[in-house]
Amino acid sequence: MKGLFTLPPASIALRGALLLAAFTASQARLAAADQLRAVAGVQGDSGKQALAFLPNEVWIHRGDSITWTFPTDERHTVTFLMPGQIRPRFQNGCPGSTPDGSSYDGTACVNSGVLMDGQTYTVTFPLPGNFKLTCLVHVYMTGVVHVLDPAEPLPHDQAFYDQEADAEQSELLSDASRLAGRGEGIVRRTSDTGVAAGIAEVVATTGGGVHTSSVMRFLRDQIVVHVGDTVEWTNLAPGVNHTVTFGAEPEDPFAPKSFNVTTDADGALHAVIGSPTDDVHSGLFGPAPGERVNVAQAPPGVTRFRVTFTAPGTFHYICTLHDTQGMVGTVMVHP
Ligand SMILES: [Cu+2]
Repeated sequence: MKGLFTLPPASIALRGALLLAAFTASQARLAAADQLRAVAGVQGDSGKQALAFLPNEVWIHRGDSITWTFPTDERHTVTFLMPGQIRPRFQNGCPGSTPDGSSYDGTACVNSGVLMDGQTYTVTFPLPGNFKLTCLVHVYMTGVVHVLDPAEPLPHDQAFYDQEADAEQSELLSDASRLAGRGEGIVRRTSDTGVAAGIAEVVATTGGGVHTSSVMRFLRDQIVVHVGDTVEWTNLAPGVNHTVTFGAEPEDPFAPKSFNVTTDADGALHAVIGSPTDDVHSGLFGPAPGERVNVAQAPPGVTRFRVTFTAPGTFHYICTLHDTQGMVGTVMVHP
């Protein structure tokens, strides 16, 4: 009986040729650096933003690169800090930004700077390692790049990441739609004169990091009150700053400083407005931050912003960071 693996000489030659071809192809694949595509941020309408790297956990080979596209009206950065580096303000960069096509191996930071509206940025990874990725504008927008030796197999290909990104985009943006209704409900049940300055939710859909679904809107953006009433804004968006600004905008929309306000006993900032031409700026504010182990505790900061209206009229206001995305509101003050 012929053994299963006993082949005539011609077949052996054929098999050898096939093996050699396969080996050559795999060598070629290892030698040619691959370029993976990803996005930094996605949006529904510009008021619904997923502050997310999609995908946010990827496996590549040493020498490969990743190109991120920034498709949104919201600003983001692609930033690889050095391990242990103190997180800088996005205005400072790490410091500054590094050119498109920079290499990252953990010894010097790489930062795209703030990009948006279809810009792209590519990073190449010459050495194996597991590297954290963050957006310097959004604390809850992170990812991980696993850079493997070319001998290691990669678990996924571009098609998988594209599919994953599509699914996550749908989920994150539908979260944002649901959050808009929830924010409105929260402020209505809390107070007759409460307004939410944005709402957001932080979620992990891979082990690689966190995304934020964010609604860049004032919820209850048209409110009617009477002279003498106080309207109170709360920001329900972890890690996403907003402002409440009446009248003239500050020169730097990202300046955290308020103007024409006093501080209430509970730490809230409070302004009195008697004319639609009054200039009042809350400065950046958000919910008291979460905690991190082995890092100095951050103070609660300003948790609420209040304005008392002393005259009737229609008072328009904006978030200086997101007004171009439609984050504007009106207080109608009746006698
Ligand atoms: Cu805003």
